[in-house]
Amino acid sequence: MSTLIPEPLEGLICKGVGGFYAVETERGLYVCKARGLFRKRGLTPLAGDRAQIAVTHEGDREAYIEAILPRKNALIRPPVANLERMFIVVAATSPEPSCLVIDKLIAICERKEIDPVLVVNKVDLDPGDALAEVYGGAGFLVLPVSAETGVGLSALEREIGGRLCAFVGHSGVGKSSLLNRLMPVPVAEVGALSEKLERGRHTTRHVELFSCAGGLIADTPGFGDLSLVQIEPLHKDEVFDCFREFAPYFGRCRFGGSCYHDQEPGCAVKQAVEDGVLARSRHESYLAMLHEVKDLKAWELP
Ligand SMILES: Nc1nc2c(ncn2[C@@H]2O[C@H](COP(=O)(O)OP(=O)(O)OP(=O)(O)O)[C@@H](O)[C@H]2O)c(=O)[nH]1
Ligand SMILES: [Mg+2]
Ligand SMILES: [Zn+2]
Repeated sequence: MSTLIPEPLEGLICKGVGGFYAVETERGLYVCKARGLFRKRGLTPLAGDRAQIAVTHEGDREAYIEAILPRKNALIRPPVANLERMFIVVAATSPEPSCLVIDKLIAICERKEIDPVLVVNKVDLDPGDALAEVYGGAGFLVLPVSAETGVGLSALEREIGGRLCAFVGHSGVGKSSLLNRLMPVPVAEVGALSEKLERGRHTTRHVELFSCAGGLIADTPGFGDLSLVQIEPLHKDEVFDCFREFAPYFGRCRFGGSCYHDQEPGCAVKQAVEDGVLARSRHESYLAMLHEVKDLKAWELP
């Protein structure tokens, strides 16, 4: 029996700019608008979402997004859904890396069940050994690379491994440069650092997904700093769980499970920092994050 109702077409949102979404389907790419009901429900389609679309003009490749399929996760910044692996990109130097930003991004990954990998770019300028020591020591995969010389790019390519991944980090660290090196032809605009401030110029303005090395890579806009309170509000008791290498010390402080590993005497975490077993910068980030969220009220948490 034939039916007059067309099958809904399913696809992947590759980018969304100014209310238009590029959706890749088995019948090719469509430019879509979202139905008004998304706005009413406060739901924004994101790059990385799987969507059902209804084609309005086949010739013009125009369609409406009818529904968003259930998400594994969604980030506000960068705005992307269903991320499996986050490549946290820093420059070994220029701009100088911020451990607090890295640690906040790791925290977001831990809470959203995204696998964090630290990509230390620009190793042609500086080997970035200190970062490798801190994050390798804490149990994370660290990839030293250079978009300039090509060092480490085959390892990076292997680590994409069929997943939905994103390059995330400060403006100017080389996210778009790395993407261009992994693609057969350059796809992203690359910006020079501002000479005076040694900072990036926010060259990438929106999230866009590219098929790459058997998986998908999202190039994302760089940011200045990251406010956890705005992006990932969490209870002060949850900060500890964002530092996976602290786990073996849980309950071993003088005040047991009620220790915040701050000013308390007999703290096993602080002792491990003194003994050089835990990285001092990770404990400093833990404290900075703890103080950032400690005054959040229950109603401010999700
Ligand atoms: N020396 C050196 N320079 C690099 C490397 N990778 C990128 N750069 C330079 O760093 C600058 C910024 O690169 P982008 O790729 O635009 O950085 P981005 O992270 O995409 O920046 P936003 O889009 O603003 O977030 C450019 O001048 C690049 O040429 C590298 O491995 N070594
Ligand atoms: Mg960029
Ligand atoms: Zn403690």
